[in-house]
Amino acid sequence: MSHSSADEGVTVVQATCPHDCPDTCAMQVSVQGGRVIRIAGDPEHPPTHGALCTKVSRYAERTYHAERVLTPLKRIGQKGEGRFAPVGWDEALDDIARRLKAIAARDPHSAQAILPYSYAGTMGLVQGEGMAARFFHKLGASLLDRTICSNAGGEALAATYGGKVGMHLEFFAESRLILIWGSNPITSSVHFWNIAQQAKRAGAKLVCIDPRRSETAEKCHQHIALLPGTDGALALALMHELIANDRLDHDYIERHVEGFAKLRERALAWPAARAAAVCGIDEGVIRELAREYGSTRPAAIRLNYGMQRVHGGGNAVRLVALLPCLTGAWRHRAGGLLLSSSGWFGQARRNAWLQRPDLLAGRTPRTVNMVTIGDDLLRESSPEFGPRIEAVVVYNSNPVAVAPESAKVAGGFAREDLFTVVLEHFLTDTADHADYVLPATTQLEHWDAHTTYGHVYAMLNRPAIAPLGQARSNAEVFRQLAARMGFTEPCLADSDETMALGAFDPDRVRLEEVKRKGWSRLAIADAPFAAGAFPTASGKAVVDAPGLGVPDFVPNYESVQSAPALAARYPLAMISPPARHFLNSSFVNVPSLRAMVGEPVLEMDAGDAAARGIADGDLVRIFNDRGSTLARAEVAAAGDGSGGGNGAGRARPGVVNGLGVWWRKFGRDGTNVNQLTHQRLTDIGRAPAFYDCLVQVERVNATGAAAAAA
Ligand SMILES: Nc1nc2c(c(=O)[nH]1)N[C@H]1C(S)=C(S)[C@@H](COP(=O)(O)OP(=O)(O)OC[C@H]3O[C@@H](n4cnc5c(=O)[nH]c(N)nc54)[C@H](O)[C@@H]3O)O[C@H]1N2
Ligand SMILES: Nc1nc2c(c(=O)[nH]1)N[C@H]1C(S)=C(S)[C@@H](COP(=O)(O)OP(=O)(O)OC[C@H]3O[C@@H](n4cnc5c(=O)[nH]c(N)nc54)[C@H](O)[C@@H]3O)O[C@H]1N2
Ligand SMILES: [Mo]
Repeated sequence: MSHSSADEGVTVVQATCPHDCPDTCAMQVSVQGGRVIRIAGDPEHPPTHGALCTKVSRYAERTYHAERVLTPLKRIGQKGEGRFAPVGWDEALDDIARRLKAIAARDPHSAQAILPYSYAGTMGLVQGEGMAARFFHKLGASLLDRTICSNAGGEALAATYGGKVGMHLEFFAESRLILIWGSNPITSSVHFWNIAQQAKRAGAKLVCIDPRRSETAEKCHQHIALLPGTDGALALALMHELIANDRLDHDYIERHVEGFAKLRERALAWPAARAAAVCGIDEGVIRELAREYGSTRPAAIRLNYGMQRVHGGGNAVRLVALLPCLTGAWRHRAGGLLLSSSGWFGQARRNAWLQRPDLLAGRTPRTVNMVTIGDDLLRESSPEFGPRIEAVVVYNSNPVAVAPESAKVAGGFAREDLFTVVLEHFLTDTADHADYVLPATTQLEHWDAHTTYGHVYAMLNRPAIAPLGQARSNAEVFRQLAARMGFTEPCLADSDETMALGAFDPDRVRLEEVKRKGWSRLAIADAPFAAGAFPTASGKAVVDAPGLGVPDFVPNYESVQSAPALAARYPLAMISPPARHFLNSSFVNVPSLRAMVGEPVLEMDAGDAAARGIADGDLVRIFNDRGSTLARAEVAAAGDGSGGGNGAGRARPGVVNGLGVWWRKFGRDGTNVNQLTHQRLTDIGRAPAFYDCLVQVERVNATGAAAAAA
């Protein structure tokens, strides 16, 4: 839909926010004289409800940013230096195709030395894994395991419910008790927060379960500040209490839960006192939470991925996901749990057509996990690993900033013998390491189609303006490369518009409505699991999952309790959740947003700071065996009730919060928090354990040298 409004010459174009966020807003983009003058939330689209977040209302500022890359660039400096000269598209694409062809032509498996690296810079089905997937499948490049965000929780949820499915966003408004668990929606899902507030105004109690006293935690009725990575123990103790006090829905369990007896046995080993010691909270808090959760109808859980970025993240999600099955909370549409809704799109999204895995034509390239890109770029050829990685094509991601253990990631991308192509809007830390940077269009300049992980609307994005400068969409770049590689499959020539309009199955999505309004709701029952019918083999929620067994508490790799020898040197647990006005590493270079965030900060409890001679505002060095980074300490007593900014009371004793994810080059010493994180994987889903990380902190002077203790 695109119509002229009353204002002279202003056209309003229906669009979709492309960002990695559960809200996936419908946007209305006002264009005058070929230029975007305003971006607003669609008032008709229920999840968006007419409002955009601070970041995306500034999407025009990002799009027209003076530092947008608007021509192809070729490296003229050292790797990582970020010195480039403009080149023509033909010269760049000819050279890239020649280099990739040379690698692929060596032998039948050599194309695996080429690795695509991408994530969710745009969540679009066309500009994400659309034409790019077709291209790399045809090429026979290594496959990428896209695990960096949600795979522990995603696979855990699928093992329990049969898919990434859950409650509807809007019905949280009718809940009487909402547990906001491992989630900071004021930062990361503001439209959910609006709905939680509706519930609050109607009398619901909000409880936040989060080591950090986040922007959200301070606005809930109760904040339970457990130690990072101990959610599984808390969930087991809640079950213990529900069982001991018989607050179970026996009928629901009988009919709709498979394997309850084994879960019961496990939970009975977790009395509240045991979990309280593991979680670092009061036993009474657990008992009271269980009483409220077991006696309030309807009760809902908004789980988010923040709690699964630890060794035991998968098991913890399985345990939390079983709670509403024990109380029968699913019987009501305002009860149950939401971690992700993306599974509802199942067949509605034409994945096989969009990505064409059939173009592999029987080849089975190796899979590289994006989490271990640091190690993998530095690996030699071997029978286990396969060929050394010789070329990387990065799009929709900034691995040098966001992947764990950055020293290795940056070291890998600095390899002189690695051929690196980065499709980007900006010269990010990753683009600085490229041989070629190719200018990408933004969401305002290209077609796309979107599914979501926070609601159930299929969405369309129409281009509002022509590409700026010489920018080209990701899909266009891969079409052009395909042609130069001599690939002749007709699908490698499909236009962006054809792909966007073909992304949904017309039998499952009302395409006419998508085209007219920009969005259309999938037909899914209001209370999908009121009578079981989980999308598992048996239709029941699963306790004892094949290959995974009965879920249990899995301790962190790194914590005072699980790794005492390491903790003797690095006694503080560091988590690195998102800063409010950044989106992962996106928007860090938007001046107005960076001004709001200020500088890299480390939130510290007053006691932990005093023990190190650190005062509020001091410069500190955070370090462990993997590296170090500098930040400004924000120190306040835990729960001092000031409720205010400047991180007052945000950190609990024993835990420091290093807010992410800064571009390294905007950091004080050219690093960010991922200098400290490790590449070990979660129990389920081969995902990163960013928030499972021990560190030490010391005060430093302005040059970064250790300062004498006060
Ligand atoms: N503004 C903004 N919005 C975003 C993002 C962003 O970077 N900025 N990121 C987007 C992305 S990529 C995602 S995946 C989504 C969801 O992104 P998430 O990373 O789930 O983000 P949050 O909702 O901030 O939830 C993280 C919360 O979990 C807490 N936490 C950390 N460790 C633990 C733990 O062990 N247990 C518990 N219970 N809590 C823990 C953190 O303190 C934090 O408050 O948000 C998206 N939205
Ligand atoms: N320490 C720590 N590390 C983290 C996290 C954390 O909480 N703590 N969060 C993790 C999580 S949840 C995630 S999801 C990952 C996210 O990691 P990434 O998916 O890499 O996300 P971004 O850092 O936002 O980088 C996306 C890049 O894509 C580019 N981009 C956007 N749209 C387009 C487009 O249309 N075309 C092209 N070519 N490029 C485009 C943007 O300019 C941006 O530079 O980071 C993870 N890293
Ligand atoms: Mo994410």
